[in-house]
Amino acid sequence: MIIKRYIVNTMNEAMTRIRYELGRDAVIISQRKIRKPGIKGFFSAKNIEVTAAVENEVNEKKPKTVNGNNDSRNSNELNNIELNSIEAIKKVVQQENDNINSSRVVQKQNNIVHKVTNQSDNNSENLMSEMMEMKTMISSLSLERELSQVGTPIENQKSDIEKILFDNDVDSENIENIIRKIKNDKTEKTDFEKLKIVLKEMIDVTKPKLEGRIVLVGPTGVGKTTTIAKIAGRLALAEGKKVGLITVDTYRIGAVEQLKAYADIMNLPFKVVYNMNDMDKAIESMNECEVVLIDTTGRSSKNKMQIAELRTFVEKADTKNIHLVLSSTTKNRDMKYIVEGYRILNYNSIIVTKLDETSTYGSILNILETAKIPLSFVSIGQNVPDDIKELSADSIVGLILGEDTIC
Ligand SMILES: Nc1nc2c(ncn2[C@@H]2O[C@H](COP(=O)(O)OP(=O)(O)O)[C@@H](O)[C@H]2O)c(=O)[nH]1
Ligand SMILES: [Mg+2]
Repeated sequence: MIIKRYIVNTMNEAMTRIRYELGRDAVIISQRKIRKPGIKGFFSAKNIEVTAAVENEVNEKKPKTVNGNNDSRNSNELNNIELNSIEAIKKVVQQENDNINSSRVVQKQNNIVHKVTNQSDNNSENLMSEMMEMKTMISSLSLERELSQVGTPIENQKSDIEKILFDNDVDSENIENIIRKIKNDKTEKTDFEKLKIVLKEMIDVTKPKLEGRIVLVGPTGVGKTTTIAKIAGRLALAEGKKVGLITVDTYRIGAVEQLKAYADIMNLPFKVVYNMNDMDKAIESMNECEVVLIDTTGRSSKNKMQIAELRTFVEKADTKNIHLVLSSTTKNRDMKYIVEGYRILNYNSIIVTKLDETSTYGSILNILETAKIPLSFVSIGQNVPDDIKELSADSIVGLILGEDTIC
C-alpha cells in the first residue's frame, strides 16, 4: 500500500494530483486544514493536508485474504487482528455521526489511518480492501462536510477575523455586520484585505472647522474641560487666533477654577455662565473672538430633565459646532445610552478621549457605528495642549487591527 500526503490549496487540486500520481483507485483517508507557519499564516487562507492511499502493484497481484486467502499465517490469529482493526475503524466512523466538531472528525480520521498503517505490515491487503468499503461511509460523513467548507474561504478565515475584532473589543453586532460585508465582497482580495476595506468604510472622520462657537458636551470626567484647553492652546498659541472661553459648568466643585486656570495661563478671556441671561451676555462679550469654546456640565444621559436643561444652554450658543466627548474606556452598553441620551443636543461630531488608557481600539468603531456621526478628534493623554490628534480612517483601521499604536 502506498500512502501519500499532499499540502494543497483546494480539494480540487488535491483530487487532480491524487488521480494523476496514485490513479483512480486511490482513497482519501484523511484531510484537515492547516495554517502556514509564522505570523502571516494567521491572516492568510489555510492549506489543506490530504492523505491518500492506494494499493501498490505488488499488493494487487496478491490474492485478497479477506476472500478465503492462502496466507500461510494462522488464519484465526489474522482474522482476529483484522476484526479488531475493522471493528475499531467501524466504531470510529460510527462516532463521526454524532460528532459535529470538524477538528475532532479529522483527528478521528487520522486515528483510522494510524490503525491501518500499524497493521499494514501483516495484513495490508485485507485492511485495504476493508478501507475501500469504508470509503463510502467516511465520505458521506465528516469528509463530505469538510469538503463542502473548503470551497468557501470566508468560512476558513471567519474565525480568525472574528478573533481579531473580538480581541479589540469590537462589539458582537458590529462583528456580525463586518463578516457579512466581507462575505458580500466577491472580489479576488483576501479576507484580510476585505476586512480593511470594510472597516475603513465604517469609520467616518471629519475635519472640523475650528471657528465661531464650539460647544463640548458629554458625561462627567470624560475630558471635556481638558479637551477645550487643548483646542484653545492649539488655536491661540500655535495658530495665533483670538480665542475666548465660556463655562456653564457651575455644578461641579472646582470646574470653574479648572478652566479659569487654563484661561489665565494662556491669557484668554473667560466667562462663567450661571443662567440663560448670563449666556447671552457672555457670548456678546466675546464678539471680538474668532473662536469661542464653551464648556458644559457633565450630565447623566439617563436623566432627561438634566439633558433638557443642558439643551437650552446649547441652543443659546446657536452653533452647528457641537462635539460629543466620550471616553474610550466607557463600557460599550453605557456608551450606547450616552450616544442616544445626548442625541437631542444635535451634536455633529464625536471626540474620543483617553486612548492612552486602553490597548484596544474597537471602542472607536463601536462609538462611530452607534452614533453614525463622524469623529473629529481623539485625545491621547492629559498634556495640554499636545495630547490631541486628528486621525485618518486608515490610521484608525491600523489601530483596530493592531498594526499601529497611538503613543
Ligand atoms: N489619561 C487621560 N486622561 C485624560 C484625558 N483627557 C482628560 N483626562 C483626565 O481626565 C480627568 C477628567 O478630565 P476633565 O477634563 O475634567 O473631564 P470633564 O469632567 O469631562 O470636563 C482629568 O484628570 C484629566 O486630566 C486623556 O485623553 N487621557
Ligand atoms: Mg469639566
